[in-house]
Amino acid sequence: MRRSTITILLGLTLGAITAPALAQGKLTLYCSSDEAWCQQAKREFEKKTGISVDLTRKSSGETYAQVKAEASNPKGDIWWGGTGDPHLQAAEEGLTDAYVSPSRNQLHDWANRQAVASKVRTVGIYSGALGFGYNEELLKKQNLPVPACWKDLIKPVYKGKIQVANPNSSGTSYTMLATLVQMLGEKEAFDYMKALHANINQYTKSGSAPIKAAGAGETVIGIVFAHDSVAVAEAGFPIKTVVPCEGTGYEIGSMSIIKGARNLENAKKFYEFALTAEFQNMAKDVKSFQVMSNKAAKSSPKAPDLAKIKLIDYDFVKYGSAAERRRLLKKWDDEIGALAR
Ligand code: S7P
Repeated sequence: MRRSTITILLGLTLGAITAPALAQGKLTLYCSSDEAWCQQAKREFEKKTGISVDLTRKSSGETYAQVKAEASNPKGDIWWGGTGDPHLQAAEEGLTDAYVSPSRNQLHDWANRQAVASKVRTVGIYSGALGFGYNEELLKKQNLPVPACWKDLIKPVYKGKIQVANPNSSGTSYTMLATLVQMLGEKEAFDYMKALHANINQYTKSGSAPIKAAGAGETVIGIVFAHDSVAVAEAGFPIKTVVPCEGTGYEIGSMSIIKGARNLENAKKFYEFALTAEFQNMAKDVKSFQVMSNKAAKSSPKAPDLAKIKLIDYDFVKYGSAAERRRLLKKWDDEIGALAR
């Protein structure tokens, strides 16, 4: 046999061996946490397993919409992070797969309750309270009073000074919408959001964008999760974090395996990796200051202490249900999003 023929045959044989081996070594990760945390998850999982991760970062509502749009030809394997409500909606709509983790006994009850509510199609990975943050320097320069309560944010003095995300794309903003409905009742909550609208300078796509904008001096106040506000302060910006005086809602950040995952075994490996205290303890290194779901994981001293915050009894089952989430988002589009600017 000539040398060139041997080389071709060898190449074909190796190709046949390496193609499936490579296919086993991949994971397509849809991530709805903060970008730096998504990158850390990719990096650390690749380091630990040698599995190569293809990462897409999008907000919670956007990722839900992508998983739904791809349902007949799924491209993602696992959806990690983002608020729990759209994960619950995806579970109800059969877009994600049931999986019972052998690590479930290591998790806080609130994380397992998310699993129970979804017939084990999602699980809690972290938790954090909703609040807001303000740029202390801008506030002083503009002679504005310090906001402390939800009711302060609708005062005319803050006209054009506040940013919040659009609840369709953002899980943070949907958490605000559902929180206000639970705290005030639906009619009053929508009246409140109409009044708030007068003070909003922009509805962003991403939930944490408003506090990043406040840090950069582009808005005075951003309505965000308290831990996202702490993260911007920790990055050196003049941001103060507020937990509203009336009390507030919270999220259970979640994780789900996508139905029809092409790399199912690797999705399960990632799932287990993401539930370890070892990985969850690294979150603070990228300024993610949520409370972690593994009981052995240590919260950063900088993380807002949920035990000291007046949290509402957030009804995740109701506000994560497909019908309720769809209905409230449509109502927000019709009554708030449609208002003239
Ligand atoms: O990691 C920070 C964080 O606030 O991002 C998630 C958030 O839902 C993603 O942004 P959107 O609001 O744009 O969906 C939260 O789950 C998480 O705490």
